[in-house]
Amino acid sequence: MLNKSQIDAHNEKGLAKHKKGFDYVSGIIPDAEGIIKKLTDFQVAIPSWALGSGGTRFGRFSGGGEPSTLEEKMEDIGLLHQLNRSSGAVSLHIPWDIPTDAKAIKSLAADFDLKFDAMNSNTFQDQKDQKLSYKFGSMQHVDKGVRQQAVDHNIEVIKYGQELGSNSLTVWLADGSSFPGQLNFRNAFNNTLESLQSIYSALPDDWKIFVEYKAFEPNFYSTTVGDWGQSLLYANKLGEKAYTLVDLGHHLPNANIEQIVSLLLNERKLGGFHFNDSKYGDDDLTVGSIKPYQLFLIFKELVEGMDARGLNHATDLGWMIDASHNIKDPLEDLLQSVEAINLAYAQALLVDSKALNEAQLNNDVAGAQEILQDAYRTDLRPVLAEARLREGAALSPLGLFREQKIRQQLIGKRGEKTVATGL
Ligand code: AOS
Ligand code: ZN
Ligand code: ZN
Ligand code: ZN
Repeated sequence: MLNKSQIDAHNEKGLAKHKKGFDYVSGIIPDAEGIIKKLTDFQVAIPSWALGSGGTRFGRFSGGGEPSTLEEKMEDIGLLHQLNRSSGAVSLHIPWDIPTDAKAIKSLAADFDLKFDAMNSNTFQDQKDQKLSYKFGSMQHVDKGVRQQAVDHNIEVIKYGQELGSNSLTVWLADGSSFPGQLNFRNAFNNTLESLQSIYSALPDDWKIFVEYKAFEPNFYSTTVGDWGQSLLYANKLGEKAYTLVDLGHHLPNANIEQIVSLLLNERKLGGFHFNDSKYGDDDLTVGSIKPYQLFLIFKELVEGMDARGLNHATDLGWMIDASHNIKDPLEDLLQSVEAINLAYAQALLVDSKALNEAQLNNDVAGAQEILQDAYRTDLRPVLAEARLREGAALSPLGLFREQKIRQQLIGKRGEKTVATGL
């Protein structure tokens, strides 16, 4: 953990330059204070499975100093939160993160000022001592016994989540088929629905269930929750505690994700996000590293749609990162991702929605584009930095991470050859 004087010293060094930038931008935008307030409330959950090197099927290159216990994962996220005061939540994956001592984990979370966002179940791998295999699916399986095992696991995940104070469950299914003829699509869908209904009936009243969709991988012919339409079907059939979860890497190429987001919000069925970026598929790259304009357009729909519905930006949706790191330091990558999310959010808040509405009513196409690009091309990084400064975080989270040689410290503490549990 960092101490306050280290953060202060870092901020002192950058203060003069920061002030110039902030004075300038706050002078040219209408409501810097309003954006700062919203940024301060907005927290992004860090996935417990993204704190180590993920690797690909071709290899895995550990950077060292990776967390090997849930406690160490919480420490890493606590550190990120200290650096940016924007990652005050964690999303856990069971059985990778079984809280053997839930009380201790809860108090650790309180020490680091972290909340528990959605819990994740895992029926895409076979665990040691598991009775039946998920090789041919879990909730869709032709064998009722396998389906029941998957249901029981999800109910167990809810119980762990209740002990920790989480109030949502994300279900991502690898279920599908790899070859034509392998599956009866209708039976697979109906079995999955029945399994989800059993889980839904065990869901506490104040919980939400998020149904995540994914177009392909690990199955490459069909996926049983393959797109937002299928997820929305499940969510509608399940009931009002069920929602669709959008992972930015789970669409077919060139999908208009911002339109999907807008319609899901309109149906009151958007539950949350897995943020990442991609060029080809479920690449799980740093948020905003490939298509930052798309990210801005998504946030523009979120802000507009949530305001229209009277939703609270900070609390009414699950904001989570789902990333995987192959060559970067995972903690550096996560700092970059949170920064990219905050920047897109701030830019979306800057959009002159009244003028945009007018331009739309007048079919002023060029005018509408100008309004969006004007917000997107305004450099709001000093506003983000100001929000951090006021919260006692670092002007440059990544800069301070490097100045303090935190990775080297973690390697010193945990060792060079570490493997974080997860993907
Ligand atoms: C898998 O592609 C999904 O994005 C899931 O959210 C998954 O549970 C997570 O990536 C951890 O593997
Ligand atoms: Zn995901
Ligand atoms: Zn994914
Ligand atoms: Zn992904």
